[in-house]
Amino acid sequence: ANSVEEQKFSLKEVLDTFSLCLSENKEVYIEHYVEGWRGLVRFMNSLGSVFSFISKDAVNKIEILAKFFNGENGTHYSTIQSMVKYELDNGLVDLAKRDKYPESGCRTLLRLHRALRWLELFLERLRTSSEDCKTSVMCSEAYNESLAQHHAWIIRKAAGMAFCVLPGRPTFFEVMNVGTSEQVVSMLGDALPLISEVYDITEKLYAQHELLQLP
Ligand code: 1Q0
Repeated sequence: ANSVEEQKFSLKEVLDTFSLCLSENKEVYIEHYVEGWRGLVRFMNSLGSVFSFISKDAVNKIEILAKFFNGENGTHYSTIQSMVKYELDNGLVDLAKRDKYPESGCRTLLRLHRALRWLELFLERLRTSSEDCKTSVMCSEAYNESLAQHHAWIIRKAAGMAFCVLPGRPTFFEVMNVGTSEQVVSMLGDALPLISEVYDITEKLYAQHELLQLP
């Protein structure tokens, strides 16, 4: 074990993790995908306890996937592609309603996948924003365009309240621990295409197998 938990957050490291996600033939490694999310959760935790209802759920999903990955059938959970094939071939996914497999890898990863779209939209807004733009507005716009469509009213309400207490853009950039705001912007410019690619590949795969509405 290392002391990752105590290290200062660096957005660059997190985004680098996402860049490790893609294999040569464009499969998505679950190990790095999950590691990327761990880093993001660490960042979110450093923003304060209002976000803990969000990070608790994210951590729960990360742990479900890590357990599969480290479990006896772990080889099948090496990539998202192999997971989908394995779980579908073996009838390990509840397709219509939550039943025998309420925590399948496929439905669990889908939740993070939808959140990745939020991340993409939010980071793109951050990247192109001017100094006086409000992070709360950027965050809720990104949320409304993505995750919100999958969330019940009560969760949307709670999320909206959490967004209101997000720190301003300058603090945000500082916590990212990347350097000047020009450096942040350029790093986001490098990282975003990677995140998009991971998102698009997963989206296509899920669409192909009609898994985008898994309960
Ligand atoms: C920094 C602000 C973070 C804002 C995160 C936006 C997401 C809001 C989501 C709020 C809902 C969470 C409560 C639980 C919802 C579940 O019902 C839902 C569905 O799961 P299920 O099992 O009930 O079907 N779960 C989800 O939709 C998963 C949500 C995961 C959210 C993961 C967010 C991780 C956050 C990372 C912060 C990244 C910081 C971004 C800035 C990066 C630049 C340094």
